[in-house]
Amino acid sequence: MMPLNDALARLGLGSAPLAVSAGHSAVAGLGRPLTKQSPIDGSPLLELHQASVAQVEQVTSDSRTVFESFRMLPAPLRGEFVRRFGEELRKEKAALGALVTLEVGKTEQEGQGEVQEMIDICDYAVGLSRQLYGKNIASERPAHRLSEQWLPLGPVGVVSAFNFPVAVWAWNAAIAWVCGDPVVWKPSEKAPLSALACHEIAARAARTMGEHFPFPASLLIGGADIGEALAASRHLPLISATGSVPMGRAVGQVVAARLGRSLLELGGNNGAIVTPSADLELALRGIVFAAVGTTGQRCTSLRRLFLHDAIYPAMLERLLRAYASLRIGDPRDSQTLVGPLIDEPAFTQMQLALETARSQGGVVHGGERTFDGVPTGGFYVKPALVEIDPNAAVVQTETFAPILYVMRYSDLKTAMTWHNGVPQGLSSAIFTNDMREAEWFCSAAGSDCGLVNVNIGTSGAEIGGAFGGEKETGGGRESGSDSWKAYMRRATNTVNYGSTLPLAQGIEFDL
Ligand code: UN1
Repeated sequence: MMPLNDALARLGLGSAPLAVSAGHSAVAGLGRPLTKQSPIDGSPLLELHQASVAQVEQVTSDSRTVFESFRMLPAPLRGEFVRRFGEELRKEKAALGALVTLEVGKTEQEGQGEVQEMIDICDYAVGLSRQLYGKNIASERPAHRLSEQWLPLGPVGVVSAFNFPVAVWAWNAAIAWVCGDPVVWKPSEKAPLSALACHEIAARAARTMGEHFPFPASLLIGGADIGEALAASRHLPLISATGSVPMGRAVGQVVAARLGRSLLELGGNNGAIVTPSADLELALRGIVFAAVGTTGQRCTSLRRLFLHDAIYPAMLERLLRAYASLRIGDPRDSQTLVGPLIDEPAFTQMQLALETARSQGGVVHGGERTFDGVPTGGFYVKPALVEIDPNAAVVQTETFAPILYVMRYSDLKTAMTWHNGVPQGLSSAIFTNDMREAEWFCSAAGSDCGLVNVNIGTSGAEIGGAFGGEKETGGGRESGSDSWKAYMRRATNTVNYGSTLPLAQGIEFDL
C-alpha cells in the first residue's frame, strides 16, 4: 500500500494542512486545536485548528454567493465538472484509498472500494446531469400548459461520519453539484485528512474548468458545535447528515425549528434471517462479510441473525469456524480481513455491550482485544458472536462494533416480528431458496427497512439504488434512483397561451 508521505504528497497535503475552506484552497481554522492519530498504531497523523462557529457563518454565506452563479450554469456543464472530478479520483484512487486506510483503519480493499464508490457516483451523476426531468401534466383548462421543473435548491450542508470518510460526502456532493447546489461539508473530526484530500481533488477538477467556474465545495472541520451551527444556518436549505441516531435527532430538530429540510441516514441495527432452504455456504460468506467487514463499523453492518431451528447448530458451527480463522491485523497488509476499531471509546462501547449481553443471558464467543500479530497502539478485537434470546433488551441497541447477536426461531412470521421489532430500519436480508419466503420478505408484510436483500448480506449497497432507511434511521434517501429530487426545488408552472382567463375548478369571476 502507498506509504503515508507519498499519499500526502500526491494529494497536495505535504505542508501543514488547514481546516476551513471556502475557496479553492484551505485557510486556517480559528477554533480549537485537533490532533488526529491513526487507529492502526496510534501514530500522529495531523494537527490543525478546527473551524470556529463564526467561520461557519462566513463559509455558508459565501456558499450562498457561489450558488447565485452556480445555479445558472447549464446542468450538463455542472456534470462536466463532476466528470473531471471523477477523472481526478481515478488518478488518485490508490493515494486516497491509502489515506482512508491510514486514517480510519479500513482494510486496503475497503479503502480502495470506498474511492471506487465515489467514482461510480460521479459517473452516475454525469448521466443524471442530462436527465433532471420534470413532467408535463394535462391541464383542465383550454390553451393552458401545466408542467413542472426541477430547479437548484441552494447550498447543501453535508455532515458525514468517520466510517465512510469520503464516499458518503461524494454521494451527496456529486448529486448536489449536478442539481446546481454548492456543498458545505463537515466531515467527522475523526477523519479530517481524507476530507482535506477530497477538497484538494475537487479543487483540481474545478481549476480545469477555467477561472470563472464557481467552485461549489467548502469544508469545515470541527466537532458537534460546528455541526449544530451548520444545521442552524439559514443559508442552507438542506442538511444531509449521516451518523448516529442521537446526532440525527439533534440536527433534525435544529433544522426543523427553522423549517429547513433534512435528509437523515442514521443507525441501522440490521438483521438477517436464514431459513431451512438456504444455501448455507453462500449465507456464511454474506453474513461474515456483513458482520465483520469494516470491523462492524458500517451503518449497514449485520448485527442480528435469526437462524431457523433446523439449521441452527450447523450454521452456528460454520460461523464459529469462520470467525476463528479471520485474519485480524494491520489493514495495510493485503491479507487482513479485519482491521482495528476507530479508537478506544469504540472498544469500551463494545466491551460494555458484551457485558450487558452476558448479564441478559447471552453466551459470548470472542469479542476480546487481541495483541496477537497486530501493531501495538491500535484497538484490535476478535469479532464477537453472541447467542442470545431475541427478547433480550441489548438486541434493540446498535453498537458500532463487530458484535453479531445470533437468535433461534422456529416460525418465520415470529422471526419477522422480531426482525422488525427494533427502533431502527436501514438494511435487512433473507437467505432462502424458497421463492415464497423471499417474496414475502420483500412484501408489505415483510421487512420494514429501506434496503431489503435476498441472498446477499446487509452491507455493500450499490450506488444506483436509493440508499437509506425507515424509523429511527431517519427516512432520508441518498445516492441513486430519484434521490436527486431531495436536492432540488420543484416549480409547478401553469402557462396560459390563450386569450381568455378560464379559472380552475370552473369558478366564475366576471368583473
Ligand atoms: C454507511 O455505513 O454509512 O452499503 C454507508 C454499504 C455502503 C455504504 C455504507 N455502500 O455498506
